[in-house]
Amino acid sequence: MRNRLTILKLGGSVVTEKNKPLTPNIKAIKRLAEEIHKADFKPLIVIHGGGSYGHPLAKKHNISSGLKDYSQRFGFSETHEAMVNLNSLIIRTFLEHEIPAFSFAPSSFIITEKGRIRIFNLKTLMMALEIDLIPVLYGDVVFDNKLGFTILSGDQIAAFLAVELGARRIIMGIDVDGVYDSDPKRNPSAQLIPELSLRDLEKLIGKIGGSQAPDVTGGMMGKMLELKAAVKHGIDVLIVNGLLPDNIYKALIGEKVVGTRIRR
Ligand code: ATP
Ligand code: IP8
Repeated sequence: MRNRLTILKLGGSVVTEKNKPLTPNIKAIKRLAEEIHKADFKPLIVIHGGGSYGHPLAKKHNISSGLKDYSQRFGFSETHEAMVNLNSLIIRTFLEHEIPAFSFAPSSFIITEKGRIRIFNLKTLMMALEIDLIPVLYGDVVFDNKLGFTILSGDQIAAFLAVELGARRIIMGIDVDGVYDSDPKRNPSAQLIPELSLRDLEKLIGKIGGSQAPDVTGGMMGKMLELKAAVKHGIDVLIVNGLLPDNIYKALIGEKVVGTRIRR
């Protein structure tokens, strides 16, 4: 049976300035903390993306396609370290706003195989939820059975956790109002799609674009592919603009908000 659990993915395009390397969007992080505190929703798991912390370094050191040369070990660690820094900033801000957030580093308890999650120790996460902590995970570098290492997106983690834990919904905050019929940053006449069924989603995949900023996990197309699996399992998805004040608050408390709803 589906429980109340909500998975909230805060996109890297919201929590960082995606086109300026290693630049957080402090204003957005603080406002999001206020909104999450005000919504007081539980159980909740928060996942954030890499934005200008993870993606440029992952790209520079070619981490996604795996270990080819031992010199990449430094880039692997540097990419992780950048994500740890972004995560600490977010955790510190959440704690300052009285959100009982607790950081989980994906690379220390998830193993992938050719980029797909194979081992995920859910026990500690569930123990955190039991005492009303809000686990905060993030897109990270991970060890991979076949590739040595790779990049795991926050989107894949969000869909995986939603399915495994029987979540009711996934809310995603990105830097545009939802899913459009084409990239709204490239095409000014792109139309927002308010509702998508699983069939519509399948048709749309392939037509939509990636990301204009450095993004090693496939941008909007990668996101849709990951979400498909969750929607197939009956999990509702809501994609909203996380840069607009109160959108995440409204989404959390179930108030109407402009965005794209995806349902089976
Ligand atoms: P991160 O992976 O760093 O967490 P994110 O999840 O915030 O990032 P992106 O992967 O950058 O978000 O995806 C959002 C971007 O996708 C938007 O900035 C937009 O320009 C681009 N995009 C491409 N095609 C579309 C589309 N059809 N509809 C909406 N946005 C699209
Ligand atoms: O931003 C990617 O996670 P995403 C994380 O959720 C890294 O796709 C390290 C690039």
